[in-house]
Amino acid sequence: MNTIKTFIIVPTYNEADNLDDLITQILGLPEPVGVIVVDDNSPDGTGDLADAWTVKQPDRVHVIHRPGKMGLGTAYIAGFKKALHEVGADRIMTMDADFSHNPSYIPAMIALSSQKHVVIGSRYVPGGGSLHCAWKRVMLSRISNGVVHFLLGLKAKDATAGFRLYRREVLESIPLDEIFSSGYSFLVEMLFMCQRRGWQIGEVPIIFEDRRKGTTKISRNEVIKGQLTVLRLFVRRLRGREPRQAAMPVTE
Ligand SMILES: Nc1nc2c(ncn2[C@@H]2O[C@H](COP(=O)(O)OP(=O)(O)O)[C@@H](O)[C@H]2O)c(=O)[nH]1
Ligand SMILES: [Mg+2]
Repeated sequence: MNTIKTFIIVPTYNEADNLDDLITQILGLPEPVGVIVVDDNSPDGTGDLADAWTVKQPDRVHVIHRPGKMGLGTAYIAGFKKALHEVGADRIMTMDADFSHNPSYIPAMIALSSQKHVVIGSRYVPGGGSLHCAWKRVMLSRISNGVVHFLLGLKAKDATAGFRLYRREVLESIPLDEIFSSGYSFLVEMLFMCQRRGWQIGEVPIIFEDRRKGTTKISRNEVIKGQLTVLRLFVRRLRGREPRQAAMPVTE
């Protein structure tokens, strides 16, 4: 078991241009945090870079290697399981490797987690925003957020953000093996389950920047799968399949 209590899961697929800088910045934060990289056998050698960190910083950097590109959602789940059962983390964060999520927001997110069970690094609360993003991307994000607010009743302003913190008890309450989304729509499914279970959700404003290096992995296929996920969850909501619990108090 570890003395570091916050671990950040970073899924990677071809992020060799970003990974070393990102881990350097994360480990340089004033907070003691660790990193769990989940690499899907990136052809550009990201997995080898991650391995080198585990030699230099064995307590703070861990790597999960998967044999091929299996999607963002399943990468998060693999990371959650390691954080919960092998590393003993009590705050588990997720972020992208491409600097869209600036590590400098991590301390504020950890600070809010003493009052909230789930903390979102949010573009859509006062003080948040998007920088250098193509209008198509901004539109996609806005529309997806509007749809999930309406159909799923999600209350968070930024329900599709991948920059998040979950307290341990939140992840323990969710049947991770029953999550059906394997890709990006995992984020919506996960938030839906958190909200339905009564966990309190807070948001910290962030400026989301378009990726610095490399290319996006989001495909048209992911967008279609995302729409199906929302419909599936909507049906579950209508049928009352997802238990709805009263707000839970936050305990230290
Ligand atoms: N392990 C793993 N990581 C992935 C996969 N797809 C995307 N990622 C990573 O997830 C993060 C978000 O992907 P990105 O391409 O930045 O998505 P976008 O910001 O929505 O365009 C990045 O760190 C990617 O490297 C995948 O299938 N497996
Ligand atoms: Mg990105």
